[in-house]
Amino acid sequence: MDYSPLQKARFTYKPKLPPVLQGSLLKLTVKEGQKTAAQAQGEQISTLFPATYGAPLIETVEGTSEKPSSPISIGVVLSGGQAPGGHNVICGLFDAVKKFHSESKLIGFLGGPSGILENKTLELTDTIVDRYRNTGGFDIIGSGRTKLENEEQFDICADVCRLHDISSIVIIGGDDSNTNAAVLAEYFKQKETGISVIGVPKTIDGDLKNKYIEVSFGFDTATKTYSELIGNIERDANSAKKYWHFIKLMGRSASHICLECALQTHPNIALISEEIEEKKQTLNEIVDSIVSIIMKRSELGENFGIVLVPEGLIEFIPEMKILIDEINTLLAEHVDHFKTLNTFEEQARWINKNLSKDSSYVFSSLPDNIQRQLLMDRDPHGNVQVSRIETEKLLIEMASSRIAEKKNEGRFKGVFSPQHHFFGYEGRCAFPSNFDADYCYSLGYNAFVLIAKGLTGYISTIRNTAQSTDHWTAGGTPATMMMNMEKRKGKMKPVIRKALVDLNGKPFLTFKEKREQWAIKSDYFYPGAIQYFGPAEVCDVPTQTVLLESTV
Ligand code: FBP
Repeated sequence: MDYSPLQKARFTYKPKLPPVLQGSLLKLTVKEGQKTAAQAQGEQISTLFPATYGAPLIETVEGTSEKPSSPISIGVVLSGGQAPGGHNVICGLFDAVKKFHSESKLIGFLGGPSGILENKTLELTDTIVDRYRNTGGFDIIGSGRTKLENEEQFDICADVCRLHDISSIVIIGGDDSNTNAAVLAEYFKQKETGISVIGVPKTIDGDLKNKYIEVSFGFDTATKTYSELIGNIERDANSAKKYWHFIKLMGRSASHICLECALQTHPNIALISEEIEEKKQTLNEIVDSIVSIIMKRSELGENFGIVLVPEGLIEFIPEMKILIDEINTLLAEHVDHFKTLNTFEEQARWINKNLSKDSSYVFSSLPDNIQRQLLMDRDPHGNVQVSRIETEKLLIEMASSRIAEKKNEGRFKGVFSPQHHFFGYEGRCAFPSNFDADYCYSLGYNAFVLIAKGLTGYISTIRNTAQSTDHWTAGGTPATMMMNMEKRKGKMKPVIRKALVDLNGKPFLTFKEKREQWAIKSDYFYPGAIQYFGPAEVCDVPTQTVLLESTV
């Protein structure tokens, strides 16, 4: 295999660990902090997690040196969408495992959680791991979206672990995967299997966070990658002065990516789904607000601009949310009948007939392509796959017809020439920024410390990330403290609560204060490409979201 010069240079990068993790591994111990409680419905959650609920917060600290014990075997699995830095979590874990005892083993489960169920494994060695240090992607062992959620699966997991003599599993995943990791940890503890489970917070979406978990890994690199591209488009728009660019940005539900990219690039418009939901804005109102900015800029002779659209928008617009919920339910309840409908026309007719009056009206008013996308295959949770809905094109279509009306009425004299883009997959496997390389390596290394100290049901945690790594600390957050009860597939389930954009938080308030100025002026900000080598103020700065949240 041949490697690019940058990749070769990155292989030699030594990720920075928090001071506490830099010394002898045998000296590390954990200090218990306050006992924890769930975010809401604590009583129900404590009944569902009798063995692991209420565990204390944990801080990794230096203690007295212990004798090296016998070798251990640990399993690791990557779960869900790719996020930059996943390989470094594995590298950090691997280095700690080997440092602890050279005969200890790290066994990767291939292709995500299904690798555990199907007993597909790969023992990781120096030769393998060294080819993936500081690289993007999850290809070292692959990932998948199979959910581990029932007892039959948990028993298979235990059997497969016993087969390989694995005493701990590290699950690297988002909110759903970490929820499942917590359920598995509880089951293993109740059944006294002796197998522990530790989670690692992953997702470019940035929605797996709380007071203790400051950021999920991958968010830093992904938002910097998109911001570079947005900045480049802004400069192109400002040079040619002829296009309005509508850019949809990934993020299944929350708008953290869109907000962070707005803070990094100062676009004319950035829609924040959480605000739209709070204001109960309709699709027409959103389009009106976009058109009004297009008209104002046009009056100043600026027939160009940048609109950022969060991927999850459609599900936050109240009338669309109701429509999508109704379609999800219809498709789930009539799955066999729906399969017999061969053409889109037949499907649309059947859906329209079965929707409520209001939703049928909303559905019929949508362009054909959007109707088709709303009826496409569901994800494993039975939800519509928002990344496949072309919201940016929907907004362009609606804005274009609104502007055509204004033109006919003589109220718009400019030109509206739109372009559309979707940035998602472009950022998920980028070379991890120094931040993600350091953060992920530390998360993986620290996950081993939690395992070595016999903990289970915890998420590896690195804190003080707004500051340089010299100030980072390490510890563990009990997964149950991040939970509340939510409806899943018609039943109330304990799940880790997704962190949406906080409309009273510093990142949103900073954006809100600036957005009117950014709307009219071409006040663009060009972050440029991620830099890996050079001064710390260029290479090691965290996201605006992390910096602003740390000042609260
Ligand atoms: P995770 O929550 O698993 O990290 O995945 C996030 C994400 O990248 C979303 O932003 C996006 O909507 C989704 O995955 C796309 O999924 P897929 O890779 O299956 O197309």
